Amino acid sequence: MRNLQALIFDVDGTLADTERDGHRVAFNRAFAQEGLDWDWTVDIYEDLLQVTGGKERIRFYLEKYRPDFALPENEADYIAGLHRAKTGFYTSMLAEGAIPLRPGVARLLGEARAEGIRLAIATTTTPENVEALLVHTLGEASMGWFEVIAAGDVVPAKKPAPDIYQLALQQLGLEAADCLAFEDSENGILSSGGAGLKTVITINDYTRSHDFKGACLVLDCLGEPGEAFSVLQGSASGHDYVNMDLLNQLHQIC
Ligand code: XBP
Ligand code: MG
Repeated sequence: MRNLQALIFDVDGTLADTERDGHRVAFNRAFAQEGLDWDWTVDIYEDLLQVTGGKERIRFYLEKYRPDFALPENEADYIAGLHRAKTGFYTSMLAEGAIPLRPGVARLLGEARAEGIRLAIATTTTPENVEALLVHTLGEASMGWFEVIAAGDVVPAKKPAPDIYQLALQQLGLEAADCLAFEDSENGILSSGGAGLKTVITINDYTRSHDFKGACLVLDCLGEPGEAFSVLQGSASGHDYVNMDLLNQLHQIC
């Protein structure tokens, strides 16, 4: 039997509920600043989330909802500029403490570190966003807790492609069988599963109805002592919050 050696975390929706009240709002602020009347409502954003990556999401929006919008000739630069503005708004929101970590995240990271379990991140979002979230929720030192932060445009294909998890594994120097992944979405588990990783899911309002076929365990959240999670798929073998004991068991049996 191989021992569990590392945990690899998605960021958006998994470490924190960033999409509806974070990224979505920041996109809208960037559009307004540019004088655009694009309004990404909570419902439209649910549809847009099928495409990962902010620049890719803007393109998808234009194709589906604004087919008549004439992009300037330098369209990639135009979209990149809008997206840079969005990143500015988003990181400012995080600096103001707008988005907390999800329940159990800080505790589990601490328990993993105490047991010498290695930590990594595999996300579609822009690296500045990961840094802003970690620094403003866990403090400056937390950047050093993660041996690998694989984020954004560093791979040819974003989730649901497995590339970002493959990169994280390669940088950790580990096999998929040595690790567990944490995700919140169907695109996320397609990516982690595609890289051969066993995956624990914590759903959120946008991903509740997604297909999590192949997940080790699907929960509403990681839970805390005295604040139990709800199990939506799989078995938590008597646990009511996620700790290293449960993760070691899942790693062996899942
Ligand atoms: C996250 C994303 C990202 C964020 C926005 O997906 O799809 O695009 O919504 O970030 P996952 P950027 O949680 O599966 O990694 O605008 O920086 O791309
Ligand atoms: Mg996610």
